[in-house]
Amino acid sequence: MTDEIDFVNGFKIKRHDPWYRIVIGKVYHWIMKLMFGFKIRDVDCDFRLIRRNIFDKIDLKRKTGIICVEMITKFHQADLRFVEVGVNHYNREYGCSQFFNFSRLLRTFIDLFKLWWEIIFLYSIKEKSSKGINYDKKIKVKNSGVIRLQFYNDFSDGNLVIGESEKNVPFEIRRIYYINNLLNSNAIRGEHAHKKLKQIIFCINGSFILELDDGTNKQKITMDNPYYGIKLYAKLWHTMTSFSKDCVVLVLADDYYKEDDYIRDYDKFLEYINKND
Ligand code: T46
Repeated sequence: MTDEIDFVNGFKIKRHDPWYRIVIGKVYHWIMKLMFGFKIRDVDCDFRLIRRNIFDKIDLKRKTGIICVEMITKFHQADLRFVEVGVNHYNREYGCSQFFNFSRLLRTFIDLFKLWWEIIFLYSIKEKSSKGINYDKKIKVKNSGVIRLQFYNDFSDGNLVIGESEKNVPFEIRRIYYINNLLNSNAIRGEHAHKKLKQIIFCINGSFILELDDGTNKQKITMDNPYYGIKLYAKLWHTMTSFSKDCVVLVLADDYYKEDDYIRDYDKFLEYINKND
């Protein structure tokens, strides 16, 4: 387990079970992959190594065997990083499985459907209610880009969203500031570029339009998804408009406030980038 990894998940190299269990197992995994979109090979392999602190942030509600499905889905939704290791699987020497009877299988599938409804269907509705651009779509202007924050979805108990210096935030954060109380819907903010400053801008509530201009390309982005930030690196003219009343803009910056880093005149900006490109 290295620092870059949050959990290790095993997968059975070869299952030593009667053929019908192998077939049921394969069908089950195929359905699970389809329903829950797993990226791991073997959701039910009980060989796992998981960092303890993950469970301070991820809450598991299930008490039956489908807790594995709930756990791996929530790990994926939180963008946790994982590796997989192959493990040997041996014949059962004693006893027999309590699981393989019709009523248990039926109950499991009903529970799985309820789980899918709660953590996939309702979750995707929440995500899709974001009206803006697909943030993964390529940013066309220079000196920008998208970052995605890690978040833990606790459903009705709220979301916990995390940015860390030099990790998902690609610089050391020296300053944060936020803009709220945007009661004037005609407010225009920004209209400047920076000479050196690196920043990431988020809309953590409500929405606004971010206009980017690198001197050649221009791009408008509807900011309405709190899990994505847009890089505002040096030499990028940026303007913010169309704020919703409940909008809260959060900015992370790699340096302290220095007025002489601002270029507040558009012609001077063009002159500056021509000289410094
Ligand atoms: C940016 C966009 C996204 C300070 O004294 N310290 C600070 O850290 C900041 C950010 C501002 N100020 C002062 C400077 C001005 O007298 O606060 C006043 C308002 O700043 P400004 O008109 O630059 O605000 P915005 O919203 O147009 O721009 C701000 C940031 O200043 C800027 O760096 O990229 O948000």
